[in-house]
Amino acid sequence: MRTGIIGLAGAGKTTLFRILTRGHAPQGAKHGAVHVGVAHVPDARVARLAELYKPKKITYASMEYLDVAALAGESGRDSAFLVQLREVDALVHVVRAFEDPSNPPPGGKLDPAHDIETLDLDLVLYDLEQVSRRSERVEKDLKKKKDPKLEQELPLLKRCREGLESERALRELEFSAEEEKLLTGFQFLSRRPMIYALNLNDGDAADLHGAVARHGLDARGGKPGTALVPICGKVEAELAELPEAEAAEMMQAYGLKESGRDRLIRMTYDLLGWFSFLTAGEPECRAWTIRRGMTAFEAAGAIHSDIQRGFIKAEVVNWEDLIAAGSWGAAREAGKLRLEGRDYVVQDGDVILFRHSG
Ligand SMILES: Nc1nc2c(ncn2[C@@H]2O[C@H](COP(=O)(O)OP(=O)(O)O)[C@@H](O)[C@H]2O)c(=O)[nH]1
Ligand SMILES: [Mg+2]
Repeated sequence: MRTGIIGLAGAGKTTLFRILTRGHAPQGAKHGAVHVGVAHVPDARVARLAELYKPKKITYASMEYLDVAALAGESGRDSAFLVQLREVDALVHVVRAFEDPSNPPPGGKLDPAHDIETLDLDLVLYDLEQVSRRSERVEKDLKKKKDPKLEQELPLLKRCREGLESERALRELEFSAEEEKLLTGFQFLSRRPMIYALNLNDGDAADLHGAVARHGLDARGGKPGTALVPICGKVEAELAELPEAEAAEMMQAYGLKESGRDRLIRMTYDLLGWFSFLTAGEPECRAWTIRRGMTAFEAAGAIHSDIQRGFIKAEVVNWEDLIAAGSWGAAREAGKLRLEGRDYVVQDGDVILFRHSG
């Protein structure tokens, strides 16, 4: 599962990529023309459980980020570049909103709202081309031979086209479960969850919301599948270099409540519809990534196919209850442990111990 970092030249993409993947990236690991790095999903629950269990190993959930070349400025809007994006599941658009007289933005003037529109339009146009091509193909095939599946596809394509022609990203349209299934066959770019990372001046750190409003971007994050995360790239880059205690001090000095890095990673994780359940013990405390709505049986499979195959029951306790009780046994005695079957829908904050055979 991958998230592509996109944006105009000099917006701060590579800087942000380094911040997100610091320490976990084979720095410069290349996948085609792009750099790939791993980011850990910050999770205070794992850290708290680790305080209790003092495990040999602590493992956070992780995600991959790709530092892709810039749109427009660097790549001249070639579609080969857009094709690279077909491999990603979500997009982070780094939008320049910081001043730097020694390094002016490509257009000479800061205009984050315009940059967002430009890039969104590129994605919409790319998809429109895919839709047109596919529609022609389907119509041609239907003339030759009747095919109920293709007949189903046509109205869907038409609706996509109408949306795109009015410059709406496909993520803003609503689709039935069946249509969703058909859509996964196409690699539409404007369908991907989108995070606008608004890269602000250091001086904006104490009032991020004010800065968002000043750039006229209040409403940007509210659309379906879309979020806006204001960050101060330069501050974040400094924070990333510091030990935890000093970073906390510096954040306070800037008036930042939480690091932008953490906010951004968590937002990507949420928008993709992922969340973590936890396992805790002396060997390892760990967060496991699953999709919202997944069952205990599916969660077991996320750990190991053997555990899934031999699934008997899941012992489940909320992480705060476990910490309050002080141990698994004490949580059981306090009546906080639940024994759940395979169809149990895993909840946010569940710590699970799988009972399995074999
Ligand atoms: N003042 C300031 N400079 C930044 C910020 N983010 C990146 N830069 C600088 O802008 C230049 C371009 O950044 P880079 O990350 O390479 O941009 P990219 O072309 O989008 O990959 C570099 O000199 C960075 O140091 C920021 O938040 N504030
Ligand atoms: Mg770069």
